Amino acid sequence: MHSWPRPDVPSLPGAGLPLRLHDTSTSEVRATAPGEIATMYVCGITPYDATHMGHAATYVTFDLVQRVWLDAGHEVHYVQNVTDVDDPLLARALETGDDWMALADRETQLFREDMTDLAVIPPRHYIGAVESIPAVLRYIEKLRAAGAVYAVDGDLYFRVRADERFGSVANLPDHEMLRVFAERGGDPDRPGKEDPLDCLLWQLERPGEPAWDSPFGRGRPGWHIECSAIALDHLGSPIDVQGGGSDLAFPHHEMGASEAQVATSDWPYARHYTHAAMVRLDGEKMSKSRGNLVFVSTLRHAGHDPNAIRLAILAHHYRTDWDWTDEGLAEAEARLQAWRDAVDAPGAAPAQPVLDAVRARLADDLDAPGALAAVDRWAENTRLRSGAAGADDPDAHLLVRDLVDALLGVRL
Ligand code: 5CA
Ligand code: ZN
Repeated sequence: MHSWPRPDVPSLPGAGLPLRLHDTSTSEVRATAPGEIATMYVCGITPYDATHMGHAATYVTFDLVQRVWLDAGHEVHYVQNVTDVDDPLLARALETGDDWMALADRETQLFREDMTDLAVIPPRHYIGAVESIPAVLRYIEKLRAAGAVYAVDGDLYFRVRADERFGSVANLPDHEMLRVFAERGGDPDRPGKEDPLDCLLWQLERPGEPAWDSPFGRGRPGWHIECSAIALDHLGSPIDVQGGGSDLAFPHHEMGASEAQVATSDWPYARHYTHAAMVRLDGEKMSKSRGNLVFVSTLRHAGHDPNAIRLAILAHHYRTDWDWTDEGLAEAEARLQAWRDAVDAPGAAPAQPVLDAVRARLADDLDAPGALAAVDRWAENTRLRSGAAGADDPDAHLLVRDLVDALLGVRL
């Protein structure tokens, strides 16, 4: 499917730094992207509701990854999916009487508009689950050939233990894997499964649900294989970064990695598994199932500048859970104004130290709060020297405007 328009990304003088990033599987911050082409797959939305601040924060996080790589001279191949057929989407359509496809189309379109407003650089390939069913079937066939598939009442399951490294993405103890699997769409108690953690690859048609023809009978794909198939088809392995929110580390990224590793007989599926922390509202994870949501589109329509929404996100480190608040947005609006005032002020402070600092902070595991503090210091110095004779650096305004745009995705 089509993605959304690409924002202009100014090029900056000199070269950016190599990005070091946290990897969940090893709990280390390590260098990313050894090659000229850097590859990234980020799990996309399940389009049954509008983009909330949690989604926005996750996509802005991985947008920083792309921006740091571009600045360091990499070509970036970025792929994202849309889970446009899945249990929660079908359940919502049933509840509201909507056609499931119309619901998915509408919410995906709103997501594109939100991403455009937030200046998130689009993926090269934006791929729906429905359109990737042929790829999913090919990968199921590979898993079958590897002896990793069995049926329960006609539904196909993946033997997670066919991958000797199963468990090494999220590194959870067995009892935790079972608990979290049950919580996040899994079916550990289904009779007939060989291992309670085995996951669904292909589900036979159920009354009233959409289904597609396949050599395994009419049905629809399981969730994890959707992402592995799309990523392997469009990027190959190993991908440099598999991204998503921390709620996806287990089971989604664990099982997707094992499926990919068995299907390709290769390891690793991804060099980095990187996870954005959860955005909460009043202390509770913002989630479509809980319904405690602040939508990007609501804020946009209320007249909030998307640049301020982006700054409100960037004020938090991506690995720390945080609460979305009105005060946080108001602070971001004040910061945006202070920065805009500074780039319009007559006596700018030198900009090269800001560029060096923002590059260094972002390359160090995306320390966005540290990068914002560097621009704050420049804006404050500029304010203090405003009007002072001989204090001007004529190119500084332009350079700060460009670096804030290119590296932080914020337009001054
Ligand atoms: N379609 C699947 C991934 S294949 C899915 O999880 N969709 S989603 O719509 O539920 O979430 C989309 C992305 O937003 C995922 O990366 C998810 O981890 C992230 N996300 C969801 N809720 C939050 C939250 N409260 N804070 C931060 N990120 C979140
Ligand atoms: Zn996914």
